[in-house]
Amino acid sequence: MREFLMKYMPPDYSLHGKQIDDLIFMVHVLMAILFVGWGLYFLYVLYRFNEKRTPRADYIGVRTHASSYIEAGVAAVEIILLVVISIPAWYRWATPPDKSKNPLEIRVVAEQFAWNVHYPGPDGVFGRSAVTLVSASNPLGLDPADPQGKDDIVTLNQLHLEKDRPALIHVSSKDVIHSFKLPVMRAEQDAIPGMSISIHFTPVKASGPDDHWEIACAQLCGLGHYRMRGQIHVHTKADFAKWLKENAPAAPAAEAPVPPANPIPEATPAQPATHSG
Ligand SMILES: [Cu+2]
Repeated sequence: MREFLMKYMPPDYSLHGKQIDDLIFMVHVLMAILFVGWGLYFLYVLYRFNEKRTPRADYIGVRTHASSYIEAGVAAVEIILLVVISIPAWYRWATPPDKSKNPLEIRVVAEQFAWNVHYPGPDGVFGRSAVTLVSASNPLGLDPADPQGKDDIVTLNQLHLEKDRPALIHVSSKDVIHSFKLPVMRAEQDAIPGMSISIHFTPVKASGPDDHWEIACAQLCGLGHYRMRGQIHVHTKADFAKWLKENAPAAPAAEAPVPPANPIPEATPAQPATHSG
């Protein structure tokens, strides 16, 4: 049964995804039981109390407590779902990964109709940003005077993650409410202007060159909502370090960039750090 349902679900490449899927599955099973049960009861009542069988209304009604017991049973199952499954799941969801696990911290700032992704760079500190500095060429409003922002990496619609390393993503928005949705990571968070909300998950599978793992906007946010999509790339540890190096902002003019020993063939262009989407 579960295998059958999973044929219709997006693949799950996150550490916690199975728990989410199990909860969705259990809730659906409970609702299916209630649907069939109440449906059968409805048919029974139509037959049992039709006008031919009971021409006159009975003013006393049922004399058994069966329905109360069934209601209590349903309530008990719902309490179990809430207290045993949902609240612990919420606690795990709301508790950020421990610093000892070296989480990869990323800022994601939504706008109509794109995802701006901000990496703190090798120093691990996000450069200062300000709304007043936001422009077409500086979508995150990074302060060029802040030394901690010099090594920061900014991408558009491309989220690069590391396999088996917890990702801690601070989600925000510049204009309207969007929703940052990563179906294959079983993660979703509304992006709300003026708020930075953190989510975390751990990717467990590296993406291949032919994989298209979507970042979707799950809130109708305007006319271009349909094209507000990005892509998730999960790298192995070595590949991620390579990606960070390749996408590091150009060094100051004094250090001329060294041409690569093996030029990358035309067929597989390197992922640009920024591009218009
Ligand atoms: Cu949106």
